[in-house]
Amino acid sequence: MNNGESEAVMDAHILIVDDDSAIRTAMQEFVEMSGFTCQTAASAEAALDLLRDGCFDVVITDIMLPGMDGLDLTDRIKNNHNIDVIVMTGYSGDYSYEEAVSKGASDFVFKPVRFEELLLRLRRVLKERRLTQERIDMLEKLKRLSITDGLTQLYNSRYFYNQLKLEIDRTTRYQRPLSLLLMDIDHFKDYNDNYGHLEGDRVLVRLGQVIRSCLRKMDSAYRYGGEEFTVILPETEGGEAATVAERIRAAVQADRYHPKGDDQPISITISIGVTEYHRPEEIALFVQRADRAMYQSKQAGRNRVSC
Ligand code: GH3
Ligand code: MG
Ligand code: MG
Ligand code: MG
Repeated sequence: MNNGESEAVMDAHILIVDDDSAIRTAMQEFVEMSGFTCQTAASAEAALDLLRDGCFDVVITDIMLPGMDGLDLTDRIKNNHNIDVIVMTGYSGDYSYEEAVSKGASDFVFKPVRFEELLLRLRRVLKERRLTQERIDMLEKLKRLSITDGLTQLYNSRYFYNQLKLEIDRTTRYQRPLSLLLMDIDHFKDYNDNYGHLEGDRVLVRLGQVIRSCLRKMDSAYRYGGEEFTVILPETEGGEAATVAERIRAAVQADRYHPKGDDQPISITISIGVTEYHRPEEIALFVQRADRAMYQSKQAGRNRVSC
């Protein structure tokens, strides 16, 4: 085991459940001597109370318990917690461990428990637990990457269509308003030509932050294309969306840039198109109307909002 691995395993919190106090004490001593944090409970009910308040990784439970038995306890734990269960079963002719495993127990040991064997099984369960968590973390990271624009850290255009479709479904089902903003930087080619592409990229990053700072929690911003951005505004009518758009337009214009190669602070402007969703319009048409509104802003002189 490397250090990271042993640390993750040794950090574990174990709960031992057995109605026999001599067994509880002996097991707790052994588990603690092996380097784990350990608590005990004399019944399934007492174990559930501890699980409600505490933070455990593995429960090692006897099957035969007064009141609720170890099988039902396993069932309850697997339905309500992300905790592994190892069951202890009376003798090798007792096959109740099979039921425990079918209820989600990760492993079992026969009584009388051979401590060295229990330790091996406990370590294996903890190692699998860590690997599973790592897999979940990795999948979440991949998902985040797949929906995020690498430059601006806004959502990307793939996720835009995904979310817009969901919002259209929702708005159709519940008859709620839904609006969309589409924005494009004015004369951005000139900015790139004057200060270079890297300075242009810095504008895109900053712009993403400014747009986000103007939105409510339920709104979402996307980098739709190179220098084009979209915002989905759920529960928002066109007039209200135009107010949000105007707030963004003004905030962008008020912001100052200091590109290398120019002593003067520079401001940029954006043109915005606003549309409210018309049921039961196709998603492509909805986006196209926002695009058209944005071009109206361009044609009318840029740095403005059109509906
Ligand atoms: P308009 O006001 O009509 O929108 O003028 P414009 O110059 O912004 O429009 P145009 O569509 O002609 O050019 C868009 C420019 O955006 C061209 C391209 O160099 C720049 N651009 C697109 N994506 C990126 C990017 O990722 N980084 C940088 N720095 N520039 C980009
Ligand atoms: Mg018992
Ligand atoms: Mg453009
Ligand atoms: Mg442009």
